[in-house]
Amino acid sequence: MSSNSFGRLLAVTTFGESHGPAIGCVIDGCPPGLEIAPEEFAHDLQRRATGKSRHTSARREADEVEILSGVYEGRTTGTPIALLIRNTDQRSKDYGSIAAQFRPGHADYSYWQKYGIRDPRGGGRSSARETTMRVAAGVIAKKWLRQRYGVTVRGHLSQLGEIVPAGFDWSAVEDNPFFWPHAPQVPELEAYMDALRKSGDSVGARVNVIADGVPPGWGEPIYGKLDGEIAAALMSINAVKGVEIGDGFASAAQKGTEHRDLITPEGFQSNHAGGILGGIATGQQIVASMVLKPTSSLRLPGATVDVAGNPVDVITTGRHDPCVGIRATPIAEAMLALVLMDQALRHRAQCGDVGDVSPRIPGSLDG
Ligand code: EPS
Repeated sequence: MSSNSFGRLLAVTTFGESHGPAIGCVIDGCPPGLEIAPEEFAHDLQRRATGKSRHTSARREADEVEILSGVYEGRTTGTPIALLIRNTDQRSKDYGSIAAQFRPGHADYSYWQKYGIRDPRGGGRSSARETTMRVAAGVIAKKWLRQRYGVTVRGHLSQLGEIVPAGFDWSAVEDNPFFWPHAPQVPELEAYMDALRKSGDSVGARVNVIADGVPPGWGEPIYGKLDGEIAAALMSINAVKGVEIGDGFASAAQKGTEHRDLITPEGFQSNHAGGILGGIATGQQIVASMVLKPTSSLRLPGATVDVAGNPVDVITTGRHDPCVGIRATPIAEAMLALVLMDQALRHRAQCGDVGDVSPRIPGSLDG
């Protein structure tokens, strides 16, 4: 197993390297009849893309999707959907001087140890470029979930270095390059990132991702837990080092009386569980978050070795993101949507005849 595929009834395979001729994906298992056009991918792909603000990599890719199969006269046919994006702005000479060195904190060394060979141009498969096709596949999942079940998936940045939101407003999120939910803090974030970029260093970040309208029942015990698969999906994103569901690690300090979400006929009174109990959706908001490490490609010298084992100081030049988390919100949304669509299909397959079970508790006190 080479593990470039995930999902069971909705299975997604991505392929391609950052500096290769193209990247792509195959989405197998999408139900027939979903209307989809190449233009529909643009919105989310542009939300994720580089070169949109001075705070991300300056590489400029058109990220235009070609639909190669699985769609006829604008509708999915039920056969594998193959999507392709051609790489057009590779600058592989940026990697010439470090082709034989291992960047500390990067996958260079572990890929080398596993395969004995690696594509050093732009990090190959370990590049953030790989996430492009996840977002493209996620467009299909988001659309199907919304049309078929009224489920929506959205996310926002919830920490940048030490900075956390001082307020929350969904309507602010799409109006700044950080996906930040509190507009008055955006100048502070801009100044922080400008100073960081000047210093040559990088920083980590946290992204929250939330699904509304998920019906109770999606998810599977024991090994197919909804939270387990969300965690695996988010953790599979390059640079992710931590995932939480609901209160996550804060649960360690909580008492049972605090953590349990009390149930009334009018609704759940809280959502510490993040909308999942026993691996199965409760009908509340699904709440997850992920932490991305600071980018390891730095122009500040760091100790490492070369492929011959000699100690060297590595310096990475080129067009790197000082905080790759800044543009990770659409990626988290895509992964959550893909897991939910797969689980929805699996729920329908096994339990489609069960129907609505009473009592059905509203997801929150305001419904
Ligand atoms: C990346 C390094 C930069 C980024 C890239 C991720 O690429 P390059 O080596 O070509 O300058 O631009 O991100 C993308 C191209 C993208 O589409 O996300 C890295 O090292 O991860």
